[in-house]
Amino acid sequence: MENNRLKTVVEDLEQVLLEFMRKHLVTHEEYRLVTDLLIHTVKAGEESLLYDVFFEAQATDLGNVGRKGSLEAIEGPFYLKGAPELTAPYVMPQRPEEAGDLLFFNGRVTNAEGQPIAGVELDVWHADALGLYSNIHSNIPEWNLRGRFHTDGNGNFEVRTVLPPPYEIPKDGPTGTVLSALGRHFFRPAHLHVKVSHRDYRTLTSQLYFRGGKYLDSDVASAVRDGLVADLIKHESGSEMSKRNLSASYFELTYDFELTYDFASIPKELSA
Ligand code: MBD
Ligand code: FE
Repeated sequence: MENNRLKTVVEDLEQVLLEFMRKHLVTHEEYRLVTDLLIHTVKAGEESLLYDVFFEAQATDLGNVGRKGSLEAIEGPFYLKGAPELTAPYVMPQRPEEAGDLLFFNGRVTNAEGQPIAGVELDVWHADALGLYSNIHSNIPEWNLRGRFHTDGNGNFEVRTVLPPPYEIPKDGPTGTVLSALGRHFFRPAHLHVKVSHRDYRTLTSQLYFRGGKYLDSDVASAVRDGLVADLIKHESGSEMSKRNLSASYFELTYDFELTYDFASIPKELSA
């Protein structure tokens, strides 16, 4: 953020909040209650959960205005850099008997001209069958259901994982306290998070939802958008199972990504 934009925006925020305090006659006790709550979110390990639930989708909506390529989506509070690099055929890091239905997540990454892009990194993270994230919630192996892999020479990718359920925000933490006070429920629809990146393109933070899933219309984070909902196909015929050497049925989610150029990576002399 440029310095003058920072000054403009922060001063406006200050004015808006001061006006808000006058309007509602916010007391000294209420003021301290709020600062304690904000401090408590971090101490309770909720990272940016409270803010992301209320405000992040607005930022991504604005980020999508007038932009080509796939929709950007909220990152949420639980992304961590440095997930394990997987080797093909890609399987998300998981426990030997990881609970949940089998899911193959696949698709193709192209540029705006529809040309496939090879060597694109997909950094995927999602909740386990209990709706918990590794490295955030306890008693889960490090990096469980977090992994990085790449598109092949034709821009295609596929990873095997398990189907996550809807995510329930912890009821007993500070964010849960706020949601209870507002009389809201605590759920997000089931989703996969993914960051799609390549040195020549703008990194895309996406999040995919399963068509027909619960809470699509009432996401506590108000972050579901049409372009982020994909068909979840169940394969249960013998021939489909044997095609993948499986003896159980499985689900498949296909989503194609379109990346846009990262103009910041183009030398100034050329982009003038
Ligand atoms: C999540 O998994 C999430 O994606 C968001 C936005 C908020 C809470 C938990
Ligand atoms: Fe999430």
